[in-house]
Amino acid sequence: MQILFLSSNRHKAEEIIGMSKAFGIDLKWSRYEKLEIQSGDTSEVARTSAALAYAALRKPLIVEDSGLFIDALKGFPGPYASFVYHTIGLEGILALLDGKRDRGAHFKTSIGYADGSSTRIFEGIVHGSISDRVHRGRAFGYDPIFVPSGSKKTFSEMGVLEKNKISHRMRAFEQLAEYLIKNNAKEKVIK
Ligand code: ITT
Repeated sequence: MQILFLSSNRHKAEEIIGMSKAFGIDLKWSRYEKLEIQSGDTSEVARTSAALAYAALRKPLIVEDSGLFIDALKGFPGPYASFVYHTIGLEGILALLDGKRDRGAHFKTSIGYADGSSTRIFEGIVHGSISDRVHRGRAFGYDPIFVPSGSKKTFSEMGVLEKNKISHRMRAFEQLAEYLIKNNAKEKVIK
């Protein structure tokens, strides 16, 4: 069974297609412009987008909504990460944190899966901290300023494979894969 991954973001697509291959899932990237509601909750956003997209496309699909939650900024930018990235950007975030000792933050990804029989949500979180400068490497969103816990490197300084081992996206994707594998197994038993 082929599943569509609906996203406008090529970095997300690169990561998620890599994960799907590792699990033997047939995933195809589509730039279909899904509708996104405004909510403080990434799972609510992903659930609604997946259900609306399924109603239009009638094909098994996934969408995902991610956010970066910075402790010292009371969770800002949260699910508005994309807007903030394109407005004040990484330097703007570093300026807001100037002089703050608490650099803690986490990324959260909510994957929404819809196949007509149900719409499901799978969540993944990675904790870490915000660096004091913009680092080099792969320029995906906040990766150049996010250091995952237990690492000395920012996500941008890791290859996709290395990031995929520990990322919020992988943690959500693993649960999706487990669900799909269990469901396929059930279908085979019934047949
Ligand atoms: P979609 O079409 O899939 O919605 P998007 O880029 O608009 O693409 P989001 O609404 O989920 O996606 O926006 C989240 C933003 O957070 C995204 O644009 C990046 O700037 C940032 N982001 C998400 N995941 C990230 C990651 O793994 N590393 C760095 N930044 C990330």
